[in-house]
Amino acid sequence: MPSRPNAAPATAETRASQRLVPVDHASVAFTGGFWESWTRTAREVTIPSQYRRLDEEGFLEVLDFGKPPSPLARPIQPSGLSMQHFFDSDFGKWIEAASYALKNHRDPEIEAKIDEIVEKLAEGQMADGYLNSWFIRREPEKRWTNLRDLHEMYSMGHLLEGAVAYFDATGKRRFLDVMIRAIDHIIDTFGPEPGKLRAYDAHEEIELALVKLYRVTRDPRHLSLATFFVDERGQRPFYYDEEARRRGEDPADYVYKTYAYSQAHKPVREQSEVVGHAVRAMYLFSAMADLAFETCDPSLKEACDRLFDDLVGRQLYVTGGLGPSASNEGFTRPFDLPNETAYAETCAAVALGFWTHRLAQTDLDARFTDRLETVLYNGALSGIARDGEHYFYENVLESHGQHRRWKWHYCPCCPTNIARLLTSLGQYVYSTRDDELAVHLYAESTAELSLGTRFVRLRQETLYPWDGDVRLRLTLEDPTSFKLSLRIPGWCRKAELTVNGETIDPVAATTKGYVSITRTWTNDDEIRLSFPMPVERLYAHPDASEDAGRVALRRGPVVYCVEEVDVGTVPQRLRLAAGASIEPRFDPDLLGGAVVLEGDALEAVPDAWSGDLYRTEPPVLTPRRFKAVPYHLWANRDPGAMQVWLLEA
Ligand code: FUB
Ligand code: ZN
Repeated sequence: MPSRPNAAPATAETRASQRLVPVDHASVAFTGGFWESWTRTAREVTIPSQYRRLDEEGFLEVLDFGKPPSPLARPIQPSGLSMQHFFDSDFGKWIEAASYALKNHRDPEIEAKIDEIVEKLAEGQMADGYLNSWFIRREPEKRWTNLRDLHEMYSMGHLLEGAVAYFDATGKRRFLDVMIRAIDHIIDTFGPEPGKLRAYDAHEEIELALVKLYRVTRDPRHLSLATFFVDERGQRPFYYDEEARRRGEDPADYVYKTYAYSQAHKPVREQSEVVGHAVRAMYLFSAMADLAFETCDPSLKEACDRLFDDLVGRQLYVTGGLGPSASNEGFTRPFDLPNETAYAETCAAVALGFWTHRLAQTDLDARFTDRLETVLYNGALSGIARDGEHYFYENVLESHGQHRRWKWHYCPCCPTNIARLLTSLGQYVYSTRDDELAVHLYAESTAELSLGTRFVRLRQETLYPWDGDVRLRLTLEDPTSFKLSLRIPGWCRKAELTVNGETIDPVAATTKGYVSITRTWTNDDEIRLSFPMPVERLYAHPDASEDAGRVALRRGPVVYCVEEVDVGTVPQRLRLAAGASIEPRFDPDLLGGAVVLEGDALEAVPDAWSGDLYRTEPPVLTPRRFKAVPYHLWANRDPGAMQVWLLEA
């Protein structure tokens, strides 16, 4: 297997012409339906409240470069890392999330807050461009001495993403210029050239941020640096061994024992199994997909494909959550998918969305966008409350009532991550290239898109995901020929499609889950799609033993759970009779309106056990009605037990 890029120019050109480009998030407006209220709440509640939290919790104090640092708000952990090492990442990510919202909704108050942060960063930046508040204020002599543990570039990467987004939203260059200087410093310090460090940060992030920067600057050095970091990862001798020795430490004392924790155990092109810290993995794989896109390097795409297959075939929760274990915030072994102790960090699910979306741009395949859709409606969305200002860090699939949403977290990486996903959601709906428009997601919305030099207006009318009927209408100034590629969701067994009333067989016209129609489209053309949404019972692979004898309920892309508040008993006592009917019903009063599922179940009642823990007779099963609600809505009402995987009688 190659361990270095080997893109051939001729092939690269062919591949380049096949790439799709996601639309600008601001060109899509959610005009009603499911996403309108979530995205409006993100803009109106989440963004301002997150700033307040950052301020109240002292995160912004780290920017008072002129003052001596305050006592540590977060202690140093055994790894040597304090959460405070990466406070920059939290306001960087907040700026990014806020900037997406600003693009269509300029807000002088929010901009003033961002400008103030930017000015402080600019004042604190060192003469050589270095920019990281922890090291500048607390340990300047230690900068770049511990890339294995201390998140130096992770923090800079998030600042960089924030700078790119703020420039895009407002046209203000100040932050971007500050970060370009910081990147110039990194280019001077790291790289394959003699005298530079052949190193890379253990927490990936800067790689994908550099690709975003490159897309603004078109400076080849920015792409080369991202490529260098990705290619260098896992090369031998391990940089982290040498670095530890330089610090006078024994590399064997590394807290996490293996560099697989950071996906640095072998070169990325040799990796086939998703290992280690889940967020890190998803950020790395997103960067690999970005580089595959930019450089048309097939070996990176092939590695992504193998890793994707491993993830979805053996390591992904039914909700799209990932990384079962708290001890490494990540992966353990295939099929290890515990429900009540699931770590399934919100950041990881959000980042799976980033990765799968990127993969679909070079390879239009619904197996990627199906997973994007899964995290959007389930494992990522569960990370934020319906009020837009309470959160989950861990997205368990079962609870006995001990899990509550919190206002802020000790390590608040997740709130700003779900915020940036929601405020930029429009970009995930469509992709285009000169002669093709791909529809990945269905959502009540309007969009103004360009196909090369041609302009297309598109309206989607739908109650999706509560109903599978979608009406798409085109507004075109002149008849325009292009290929329209429509995703047929992987969960859909029998889609129906008409164009201006004429039936098209979606099966015959479908490649990799997208049905394509090439024709000269005219103004007011109408496409109707129908995706029947029966309630489905899902069974887990036999090796996913935690789910043995259980079913999960899904309707369309939405995974359901049972909450104690709805059934008046702990859902762990319920059994669903095999084959018993389960009916959907739209409940307008449930947290803004949602389809709930209802049916007959059996309850194993604990009375008549006379205080015994065990007995020779099985429990008595009593009929009772049950109700299931969308998993993403759980823990928004009275606290109580919850279960996704229900016992089947
Ligand atoms: O370490 C930085 C971020 O905080 C990680 O991505 C999360 O898993 C949390 O540990
Ligand atoms: Zn997180």
